[in-house]
Amino acid sequence: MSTPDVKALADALERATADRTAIPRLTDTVAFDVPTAYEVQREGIARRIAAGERPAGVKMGFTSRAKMVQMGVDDVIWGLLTDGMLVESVVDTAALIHPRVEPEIAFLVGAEIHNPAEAATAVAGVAVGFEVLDSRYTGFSFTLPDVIADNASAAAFGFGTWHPPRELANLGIVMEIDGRVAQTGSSAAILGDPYRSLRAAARLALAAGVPLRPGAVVLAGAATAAVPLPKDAHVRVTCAGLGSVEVTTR
Ligand code: OOG
Repeated sequence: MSTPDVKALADALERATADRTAIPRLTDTVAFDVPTAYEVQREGIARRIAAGERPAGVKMGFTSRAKMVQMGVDDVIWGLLTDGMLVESVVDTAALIHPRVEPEIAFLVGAEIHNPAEAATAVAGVAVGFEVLDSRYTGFSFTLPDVIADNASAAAFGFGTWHPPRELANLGIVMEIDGRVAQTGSSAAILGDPYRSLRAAARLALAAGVPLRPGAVVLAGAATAAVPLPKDAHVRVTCAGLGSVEVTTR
C-alpha cells in the first residue's frame, strides 16, 4: 500500500471516464479515508470546472435502505453536479461504461442556506427527477471511500417541471422503462422524508465551506434500487403530485 496521492487518484478516475473503461477499486491498491476521498471528488470536479462546466448543485447518495442494501454501504454521502451532467432529452449510453438509472426527488434552492435546520424555507421548487449512475469501477463494486472519490457514481441527471414547495413525505414513485414498470417506491424511502436529505445536504455543504446557493439543484437520493439503463430506451419517472420526467437513450 502506498500513501494516497489525490491527483493520481483523480487521474485514474478521469481516465476511466474518458476511456469508458471500468477500473478496479482504487482502495485495492491505495488505502485512503473518507476525507481524502472527498478531496479526490473535489479535484475531479475542479478539473471539469476548469474545462468550462459550471456547478449545478449536489446529489445525495445512500439515503434509502434499498440503495444501501443494493450497494453494500451504510452511510449517507454526496456528490457534486455540473451543468455538463444535465440531460435535456437524450442520454448517449455509448459515452458511458455501464449506466444505471434511478428515480429522484429534486429541490431547487431559492436562497442561500445558512441554517440547515431551516433548509426547507429556502426551497424555490420541487420536482420529480432521475439520475444516471455510471460507476467508474468494475461491476459497480466499491467501498465507501471509492464511491465518494468517484463522485458518488454521478454521470447524468434530469428533472421535470418545478412545482411550488410542498410536503413530500409519502408520495408514490414509479419508474417505467419502455412502458414496463421497472421500480416502484415511496418518497418516504428517502430518509423518511426527502426534506431530511435536503437538510443533510445543507449541513455537508456548510461543512465543506460551499453553502448551497440560489439556483442549485439538490437530488435527494433514490427511493428505489437502480436498474441498468439500456440503449434505445424510453424512461419515465412519475411521482404522485409532481408529474413525470421522461428521457430517451441512444
Ligand atoms: C452510488 C450512488 C448512490 C443514491 O441515490 O443512493 C446514489 C451508486 O449506487 O453507484 O446516487
